[in-house]
Parts: sequence; structure tokens; C-alpha cells
Amino acid sequence: MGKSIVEKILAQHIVIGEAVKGSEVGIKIDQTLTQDATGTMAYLQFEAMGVPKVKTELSVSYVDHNTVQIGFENADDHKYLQTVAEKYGIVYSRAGNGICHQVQLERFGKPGKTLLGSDSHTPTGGGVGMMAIGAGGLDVAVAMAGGPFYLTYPKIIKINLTGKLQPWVAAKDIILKVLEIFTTKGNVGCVFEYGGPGVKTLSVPERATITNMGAECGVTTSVFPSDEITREFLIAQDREADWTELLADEDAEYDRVVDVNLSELVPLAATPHSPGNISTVRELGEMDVDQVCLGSCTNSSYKDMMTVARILEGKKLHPNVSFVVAPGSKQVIENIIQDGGFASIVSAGARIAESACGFCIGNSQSPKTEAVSLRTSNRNFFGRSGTKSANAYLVSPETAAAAVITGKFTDPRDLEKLGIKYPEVKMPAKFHIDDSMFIFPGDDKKDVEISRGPNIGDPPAAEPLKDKIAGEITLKVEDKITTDHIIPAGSKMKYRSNVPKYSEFLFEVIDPTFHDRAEVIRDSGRDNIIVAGLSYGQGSSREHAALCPMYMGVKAVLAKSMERIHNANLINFGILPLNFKDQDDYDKIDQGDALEISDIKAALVNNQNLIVKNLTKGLEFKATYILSDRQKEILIAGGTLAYMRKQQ
Ligand code: MIC
Ligand code: SF4
Repeated sequence: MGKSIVEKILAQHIVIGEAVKGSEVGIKIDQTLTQDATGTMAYLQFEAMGVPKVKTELSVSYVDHNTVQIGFENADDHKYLQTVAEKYGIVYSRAGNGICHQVQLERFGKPGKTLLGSDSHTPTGGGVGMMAIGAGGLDVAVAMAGGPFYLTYPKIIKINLTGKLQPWVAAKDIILKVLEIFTTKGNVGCVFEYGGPGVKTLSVPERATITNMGAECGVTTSVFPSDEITREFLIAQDREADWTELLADEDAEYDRVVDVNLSELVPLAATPHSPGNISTVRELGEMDVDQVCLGSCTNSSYKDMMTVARILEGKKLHPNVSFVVAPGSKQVIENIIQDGGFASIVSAGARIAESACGFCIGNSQSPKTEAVSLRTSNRNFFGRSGTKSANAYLVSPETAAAAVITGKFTDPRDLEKLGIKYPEVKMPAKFHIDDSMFIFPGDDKKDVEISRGPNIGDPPAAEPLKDKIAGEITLKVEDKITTDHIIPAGSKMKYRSNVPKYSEFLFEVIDPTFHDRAEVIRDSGRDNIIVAGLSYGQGSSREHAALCPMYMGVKAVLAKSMERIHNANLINFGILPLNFKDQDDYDKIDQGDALEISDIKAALVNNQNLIVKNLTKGLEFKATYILSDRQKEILIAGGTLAYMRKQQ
């Protein structure tokens, strides 16, 4: 039987376990990336492992999230990251060089390789045929130290692309269609592999938009073939030597095949407050638009920027619209300057933002009260823009540009009525390339002194698993709680290196009393327990969504279901991830109920359900778990760092 692309890459990388669907395998990681907001904690943990140099083929440390420097904290973190990179043999990408995923794709992406990144949008690398996976910082630290990355051998879903996009319909509309089909929940343990005759109609940045936002479906990653188009892209990046062909065999078998006919797609939007709420742009009517944001790792490539630039040529922005543009990298800026796109964007009235995450993570450009904000980014979770009352819609660059001109939600195909022709932007045969914003490690950097500002504290240590968890349901939440709900980013993100301080903002958007209530319970020697609905922990890979609860004495999370990265982060920090055996039990318990779970270790070792006693209601019910033997040992040891120490 032939093999899929995913099977081919995995076959070359499995170092522990066997290629059996649903079983745990350990894979070798060729490349890692970190970004500053998750990176400081990842490197603090890497330092604790006592390894003299990274053991990967390539590790890159980016600074792109915390680039708004109000106060010393972020600048201190940047210096810490730079010195750590120098000491341990890591490439450092300075603030200003661009968004990690865009830059990694441009300069380092290699077909057939594995990439592990401490950011959930690492699958952007799937645009050049990499198996690129997002994970918590600690998992990335382990990979840098040469350890395998563990994942469930995935179900492989082929997304068979046929036809060709019509003018004004974009790659973003393809992934929004995929989100409509698959939604944001229920896809844990799956990988999307793109194939079919439609693939050759898509450029690398278009493919990367699609793999980037597969993260919103909760799949482990998404992968495109590596073909002639990939080769042309790598030639344009002066990296032809990095190209290899990577195609699925004709007779490869998949767990499911879903057809998407590109010719039938129309402009789509994700409506508030989930990337899975999909409408056509037409259906939304001519709503007034207050803000348009172009950028983020989903849509900030040369092609995205040039397309908008050409649409806006000779036009001015609508008086009611604030238009923000953040090109994805220094390379994108230099190339759109060279090709005249930058001038037309500036002349149209754009506010040019730094080449960084910026508006996407809500650390700048928060829109006005009750604003309608059109964004080309990938997440419109409640409160993420920094303005709780705002409504953020996720759209393509084409739809964004149409709103800049008209001031209203506008199907970009209607621009033809205004005499605007669809710009067919071609990819450059050669990009202007300048790698001077990377600092490459030298061989002679042994005595580097690591710079630690006062914001950087040691990561708190987890405690070994207790045999009895006894405490209270400190918080009961609904379905689809994201890591943005658990611990906000935005302006609070500068406390990432200071866990006690950052923990003050836990669950802030849902219940600002959480921190103080949890503190009282923890300090009285009782345990905090969180109860959740379906798909708990969607979105960001931020391990602070586990690390801060751990610090606040959360010992278990009991959910109807949980997303992959968050589940792994809970285990890494010694928090027990449990599921309801009978989902109806969720409705029988309330916030504030006293719970007791006894004889935990014996149950784990014997693969038995756990019995949860609700002392307040005098009820009992069963909880299950999906844990490999390795994960059980990690929990019993008190988290991954303690487990590694024990093994050494
Ligand atoms: C995000 O898009 O939510 C982030 C900010 O990039 C996160 C990482 C983080 O919280 O630092 C992600 O996607 O993993
Ligand atoms: Fe940055 Fe936004 Fe991409 Fe996250 S989704 S990496 S915040 S641009």
C-alpha cells in the first residue's frame, strides 16, 4: 500500500513506538522555534536541563510578540533571549525581523523535516511540506535537549482540492471553508493532508495561510505536498538546495477524504467570537466597519500585502475606518518597497505597524467600544483584541481591502462595480534577501553571561501527584474555553517571565474573582479543581495556561473534552487532566461544590476509572483519562522536569 506525505515524514522520524493509529509515538525533531512570549519560560526550563548546546539541526529564537516596550520587562526578556541563544547555539531573530512563522517559512522551512514550535501556529511550515507542530515551551525545551516529541499517531484526513479559486476569492476563504466543515472542536489527534489537482493552483504563502489556520480546527498539523511550486519558492529564497520533492503515493489511503472545490468558494468571514462561526461575506450585509487590520502570521506575506496594495492603488481609506498594516517580516517590507506596494498602502492612509504580532494578540490597536473590526488574523476570541465589547471578524486580505475603501462589509467581488480589477499578483522569481537581523551563533561562545532582568523569575516547580485530591470546584466553565480565556495575552503578556504576577490575571475575562478565591483555597491547604465543557484549552499553546493554574494550586481539570496542546501542558506541570465518563454528570455539579478524588495512583496504574465524590451534593460519579504510561509517570513524578531528573 502506498503512503501519504504524513506517513512518509513520520516513518523517517519515529524513534519510539510504532506507526499504529491512536498509539503514542516519539519523533525526532529536526528544527525548533520559540517566540519571546513563550520562549523565556522555555529557555529557563532548557537551562535547568543542563545541556551545553542545543542538539537539533536548527533552533531559532524569535522576538515578535512582546515588542511593545512599555516598562523594562519586555526589553529585559529580549536581552535574556539573545544571551541564551548565543550561549546554547541558537539563531536569534531580533525584534523587527518579523513574525516567527513567516520568517521561518521564508528562511528555514525545509520539506520533509520536523519542526516543533512553542506557538500553536507553527503548522505554517506545512506550506512547504514540513511536519510542523505547535507545543508547550517545555516540550520544545526537551526537543532542543535532544529528546523526542511525543504525539498520538494521527488519523490522516485528506483534503482533496479541485478546481481553481475565482478572482477575489482567497486562500483564507479555503481555510474558513475547512473550518466550517470541521469546526473548532472534535479534531484532536488528526492531521490534514492537502492533495488533489487544486494544489498546483496555490502558491506557498497561500498554502501557508491554510496550514497556519488549521490550528483553529485543533488538528496536530496540516501539510501540503512539496512540488515544483515549493521549489520555485525556495529558489526565490535562494535556497534551492533545501528543496526535495514530497508527494503522496497514488494509492495512499486516508482515514477520511473531504473534497473542496475551489471554483465554488465565495468570500467568507468568521464572525464573533470564534474562528469556527462561518458566514459568507454577502450574508453579513453592509455593516459599517470601524477598523481594518492587515497582517498576522496568517496573512502578512508579500502576496497578501501586494494584493491589497494593488487594490488600493490611487484610493484613499474611508473616513470612518482606521486601517492598520503589519507586514509579516522585514523581507516582506523590503520587497513591497521595491515593488511599489508600500507606497500605495501608505498613500491610501494605512497606519504602518511594526512587523510583529501587534494587533493580533491585542497588545496594541485595540478598537473602539463596540467596534466592528475586520482582521486578516486567525483568532477572534472574546476579548482578544483588547476591547471586550468589540466584534472581530476574520477575513481575507481582499475582503479587508474592500472595507477600507467602502467603510462597510463588502464582498470584494463588488469592487469590480467600482471599476477595480482583480490584481493577479505574481510571486517574485527572486526575493530581495537580507539576513542581517539574525544573529547566528558562533562556535567560540562558551563563556557568555546570561542577562537576567528583575522580571525574570525561576519557573515554579510542580509537586508530585497527590493520592487524594480534596478541594473545591473553584470554577465551572462552558464549552470551547480558549487559552485566551484562561490566561489573557495582550497588555498582560509582559509578565510571562513572572509567574506569580501573571497568575493574577487567570480567567480574568470570565471571572475576575478567580485568582483571589483560588488563593484562599490553596493557602488553606485545599485543592482547586476546574470543571469544563467540550474542547477545553483551544487556541494558543501558551503553557502559562497550565503553569499559572499549577502555581495557584489547581490539581485537576475535569472536562467533557480537551485540546491536544493544553492537555500536554497540564501533564507537563503535574495537573491531572480528567474527562467525565458520563457527560451528563457535568450538569449535576456546580461551582463551589466540595469534591474528593481518592486512591488516584492505584487507579492510574491499574487503568481504572477514578471515583469523584461530590461531598456537597452527596453524589458520586466516574472520571476517565487518556494517559499513556509515560504520561502517568510524569504526573506521579510531579511534572516533566521532575520526571527527567528522576530518569537521569
Ligand atoms: C496566539 O496566537 O495566541 C499566540 C500568542 O501566538 C500563542 C502563543 C502565546 O500565547 O504566546 C499561540 O498561538 O500559541
Ligand atoms: Fe503572533 Fe497572532 Fe500569529 Fe499568534 S496568531 S503568532 S499572536 S501573529
